[in-house]
Amino acid sequence: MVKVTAFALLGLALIFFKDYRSSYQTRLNASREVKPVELPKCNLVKGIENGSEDLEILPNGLALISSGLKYPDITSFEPNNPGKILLMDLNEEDPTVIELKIIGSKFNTSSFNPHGISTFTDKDNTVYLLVVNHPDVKTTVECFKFQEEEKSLLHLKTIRHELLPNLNDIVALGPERFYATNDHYFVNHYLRSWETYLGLALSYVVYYSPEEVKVVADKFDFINGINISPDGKYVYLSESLAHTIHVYEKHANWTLTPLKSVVTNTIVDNISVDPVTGDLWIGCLPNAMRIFHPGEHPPGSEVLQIQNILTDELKVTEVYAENGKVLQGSSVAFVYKGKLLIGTVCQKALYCEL
Ligand SMILES: *[C@@H]1O[C@H](CO)[C@@H](O)[C@H](O)[C@H]1NC(C)=O
Ligand SMILES: *[C@@H]1O[C@H](CO)[C@@H](O)[C@H](O)[C@H]1NC(C)=O
Ligand SMILES: *[C@@H]1O[C@H](CO)[C@@H](O)[C@H](O)[C@H]1NC(C)=O
Ligand SMILES: *[C@@H]1O[C@H](CO)[C@@H](O)[C@H](O)[C@H]1NC(C)=O
Ligand SMILES: CC(=O)N[C@H]1CO[C@H](CO)[C@@H](O)[C@@H]1O
Repeated sequence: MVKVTAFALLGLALIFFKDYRSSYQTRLNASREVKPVELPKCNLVKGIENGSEDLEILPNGLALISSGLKYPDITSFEPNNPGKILLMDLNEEDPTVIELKIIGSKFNTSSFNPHGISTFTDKDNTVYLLVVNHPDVKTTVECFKFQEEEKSLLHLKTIRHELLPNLNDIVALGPERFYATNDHYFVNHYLRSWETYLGLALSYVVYYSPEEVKVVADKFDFINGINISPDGKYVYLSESLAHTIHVYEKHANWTLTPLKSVVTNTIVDNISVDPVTGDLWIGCLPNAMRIFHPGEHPPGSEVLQIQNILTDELKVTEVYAENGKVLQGSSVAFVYKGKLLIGTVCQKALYCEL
């Protein structure tokens, strides 16, 4: 009798997990092959081999790139070296990268593990760089001042808060003010895995300022990229495992209310916003499962452009797609003067003409 019940339970458990497994694979869109979509002239960026996870291009054509992310379960090509912030001048004919020096006695560069980054330029043209950092698998936000002449980052402050346990991406609203995404609710490695596997949709968005910290949107299935419209009125979010881009209205009191959602057929990652047209450029992972085990089937790359997102004439275009032979696991794409810079979670970066 006891045996029968145990078998029945085991059977039920297997059915239960089979359903979850198939839903998990669909959410990770495990085996999707992309049909290549090529761009006329593409070059790999010299000096980037081990990640170009997030990037931002300043109006003067200087690109800041975070590199060397170590993230649970994702292969790092350079596991023993700390991460860094790279600088690339897109005004040059054949741009290369240099590593920005980090200055500040309180900052531990040996545990630097940069993830999402975002800049804020104040009215005196001082550029602040906010970086999501994961020293020793924890989360902090590091505030730096970008010193262009000296090619350095001056460390100003480390922010920690209980509502910022698992940050992924960030959008700066001031030198110490931001919205940021927590891609998981749980901090514990096993609970995190189950949270993703079962699709509990517990991830959320936080507003942070020295005066007030609050959750402004929640119940997402792996919330990831975040950015803001050029006029500062709308916030864009990518809910990776739901394959959805959300548009939220931002209010004077910093709360957000949902406006519309765009469902795609791929895993949407970082969002960049063209400062001139307001178009969204999204780095996507068509087969995210492979990011965990690259080997002979490397993860592919895909870039989507969304035009007129606020209107009924919204248009989604697949601008670039490739099966991982050139570029593995694109996570971000940014336009500058007719060119597109595509970054990846842990590998190279590609610079193309549009
Ligand atoms: C990438 O990592 C490998 C292995 O640690 C190292 O040999 C190589 O120099 C790194 N490449 C760059 C551009 O940092
Ligand atoms: C800096 O980080 C390294 C690597 O995590 C760690 O071993 C070291 O103790 C840290 N140093 C300080 C002063 O916290
Ligand atoms: C960029 O892509 C990585 C890879 O998934 C993601 O973890 C990170 O949050 C993204 N950063 C931004 C700024 O969206
Ligand atoms: C924030 O502003 C919005 C829009 O004006 C309003 O609907 C909402 O009640 C406000 N929330 C709080 C907490 O003040
Ligand atoms: C495994 C899986 O669900 N694959 C899907 C990924 O997305 C493409 C495009 O929508 C579908 O055709 C696949 O069936």
